Amino acid sequence: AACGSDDSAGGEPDGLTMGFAQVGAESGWRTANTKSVREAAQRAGVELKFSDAQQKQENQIKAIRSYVQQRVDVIAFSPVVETGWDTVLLEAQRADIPVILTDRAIDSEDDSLYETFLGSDFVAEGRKAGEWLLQETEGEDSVAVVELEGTTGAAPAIDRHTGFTEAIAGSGVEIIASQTGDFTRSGGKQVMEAFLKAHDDIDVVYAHNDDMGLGAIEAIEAAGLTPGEDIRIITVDAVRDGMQALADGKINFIVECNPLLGDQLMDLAERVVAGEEVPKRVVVEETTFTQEEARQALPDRQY
Ligand code: GYE
Repeated sequence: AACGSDDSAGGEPDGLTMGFAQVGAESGWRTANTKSVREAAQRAGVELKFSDAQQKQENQIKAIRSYVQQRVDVIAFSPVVETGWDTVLLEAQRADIPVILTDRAIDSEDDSLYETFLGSDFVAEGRKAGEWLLQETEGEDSVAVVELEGTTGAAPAIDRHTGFTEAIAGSGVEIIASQTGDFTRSGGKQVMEAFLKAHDDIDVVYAHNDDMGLGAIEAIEAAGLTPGEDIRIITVDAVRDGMQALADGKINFIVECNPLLGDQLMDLAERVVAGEEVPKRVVVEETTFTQEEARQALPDRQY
């Protein structure tokens, strides 16, 4: 039964099968992203094979291999880290299965290994965080920041650091400590506890996502300090719990990162499978929120 099913060759968009290798369920952002992908697949009549890699690259590689074996029409995945994908993506390419990167990018010399990358501009997000802090602290001559980094080697962790450091270069704002909290609430809490023990001069927390910021809030409160006042907090994502903490004054500023990529992903998948030309990069549009803006936006927030 070696019949590579090629029923999409006529450009018929419906009924395609997608293998989706998700990063995990590490954050509120990820949960909203998974829901968006599942719902969009249903709406588009796409049969979705979904796997959760629990933030481990080896699991994602296994999932992609199994999608190749199953001869899905298209593979989409959100690479947990940037490097180390060439071998498995070559296998997909040899099997003639197009690959779409969603949410996170890879770092590879060979950009023929994927059709398109749909996701946010993480460097711009980091820059927005840094620019807000510069404005906020104008006139203060030294500002000590601790950074809660995302998963080591992940595109959003690398880029959010880069954008932020670019924005604060040459100013009195300085990162005095930086460590990964793996994009989780418990990771953020643990790292923040250690930071609070090691430093008594922390002015600001810059967390690469809301969840780590929310974990840091717990650590700050447990240390008898007031988050948002004694220590200012900047995060990225703008999921509901983050927005609530922002509205409550415990977070000071959030840079939005939109997880609702499902519909755009299905649209790109249908076009790629139909052999249409698609842009190599599709950037998701985003905004930022102050405490007042969070209070206004919260009632209509979907996630
Ligand atoms: O910011 C974080 C999640 O890749 C953009 O991953 C995504 C990031 C998001 O765990 O909350």
